[in-house]
Amino acid sequence: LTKDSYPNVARANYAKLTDEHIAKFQEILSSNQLITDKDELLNYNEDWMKKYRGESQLLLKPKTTEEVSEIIKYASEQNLAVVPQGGNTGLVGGSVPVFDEIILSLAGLNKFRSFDSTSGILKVDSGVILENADNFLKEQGYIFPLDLGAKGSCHVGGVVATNAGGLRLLRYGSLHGSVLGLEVVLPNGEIVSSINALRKDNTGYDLKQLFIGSEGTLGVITGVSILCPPRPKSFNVAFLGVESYDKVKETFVKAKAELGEILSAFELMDHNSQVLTKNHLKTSHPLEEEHPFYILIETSGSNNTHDMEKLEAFLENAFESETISDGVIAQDETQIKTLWNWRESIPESSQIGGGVYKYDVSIPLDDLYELTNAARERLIEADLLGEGKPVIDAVGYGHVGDGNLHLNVAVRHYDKAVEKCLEPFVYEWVSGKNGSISAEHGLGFQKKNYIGYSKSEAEIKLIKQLKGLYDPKAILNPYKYV
Ligand code: FAD
Ligand code: 2HG
Ligand code: ZN
Repeated sequence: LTKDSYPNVARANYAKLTDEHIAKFQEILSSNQLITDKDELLNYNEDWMKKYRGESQLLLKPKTTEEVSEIIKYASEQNLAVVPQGGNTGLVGGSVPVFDEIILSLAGLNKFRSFDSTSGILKVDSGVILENADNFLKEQGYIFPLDLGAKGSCHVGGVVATNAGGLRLLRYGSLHGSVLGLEVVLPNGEIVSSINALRKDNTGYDLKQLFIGSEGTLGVITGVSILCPPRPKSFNVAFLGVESYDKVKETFVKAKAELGEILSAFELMDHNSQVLTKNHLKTSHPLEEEHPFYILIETSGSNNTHDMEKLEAFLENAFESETISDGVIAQDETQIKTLWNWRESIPESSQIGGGVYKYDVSIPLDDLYELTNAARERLIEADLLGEGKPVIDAVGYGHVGDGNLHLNVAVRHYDKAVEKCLEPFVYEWVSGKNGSISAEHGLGFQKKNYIGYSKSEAEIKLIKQLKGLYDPKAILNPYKYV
């Protein structure tokens, strides 16, 4: 798998790990913070999709920013390459080594630093698990302004490093807006911090923005300060059946107009994504009848009677105008969770057959879903999809509210013929529609050769210059990004 996963890359001229290096790391950390056991390392060497696997011989698990700083300083002096790793839920092969890079796990940096219940500003170590941060905030009457299916494993630092979007970006916006400050260890070991920044700060360049979405290539994020909104008192979820993509768009326009400020998610699922999910969940689908498309709408606000009235009126209108043809509204929290589960389980369901090729793209809304059909047709033409063929199905779903489609090509096994059929085809297709080849998952290893489909030469030159400025020895997360 390793060799096949990483074609056309040669190991760069980094130092090879020696006993002397390990002895130095042992001086910085205590023994249970170093892992050299091959079996234990496998979980960290391999990514969530089991698509990318490196061969690191050392995992370091610091507990403090100072330990991170000492590790990075020494790695830089010794010309040792390092991959920062959060919860290892990234979907572009960015969080695992390509060759023998040292894995720097941030899981040990898991302390809550402070919470200001007047402003809603939360400060945490970067290794705090997203769900733990949100559970903490729940007790304070606040909510983390980002939610995603991997919340039980991914780190706050990991989502910042990838600039993850998630299920409620429609409501709370991107992390570029809600992150107030960061503490970062630079590739030479120096600690820079804007963690005490307040909401408004126009003194100089906004340096933290560069680290948001830099995927561990410019620095190691060790602390995050983030502005959290009050937790809505009432959540409602409707799950709808729709007959065409045009009607999905119509429903979106109506939802924005009629639900206004309480609309907090608008998620699309095609029929085939629900077939895969049903095979995985093995329970009955929320809607008895089948439809080409399904939509999950979430509202959140401060008054349940008012929100429910609005949602019911919206659904009634949508039924009457035949925009939607089916739908259920969750009646309690358990049903809300069940409905969300039919959406949040798609990533897992699409890979249990053996593997999955994922394309996370932004496309103007008119053409958003069409990519799924184009990819499916191409796979059929190439005789790659169907019974006994490598591809089980190509399904489309995603955050319609944000113009973000997830094309998942579920396969029985990873197969270069499938990859060649889809890449660069998908990227060319997206670029032809003025879309982005990475909406929210990042570039990682998967897309590093394709950035040119979304960024100009002048932009790529600047990106490379910045990388050279921050990390002249290129020790942080090599072979990725650009
Ligand atoms: P990792 O996977 O460990 O790392 C991701 C990248 O960030 C790597 O390049 C790594 O080197 C770098 N990195 C991690 N931590 C640090 C740090 N402290 N400092 C510097 N660099 C660091 N993404 C979305 O945008 N929206 C979704 O809705 C969404 N849903 C998902 C659902 C599932 C089931 C899964 C498996 C993934 C999903 N993702 C989604 C992908 C998403 O990128 C990750 O879940 C999350 O952003 C990564 O966090 P992590 O802690 O696991 O980081
Ligand atoms: C989601 O929206 C995630 O569920 C994952 O971004 C998408 O697996 C994918 O392709
Ligand atoms: Zn997503």
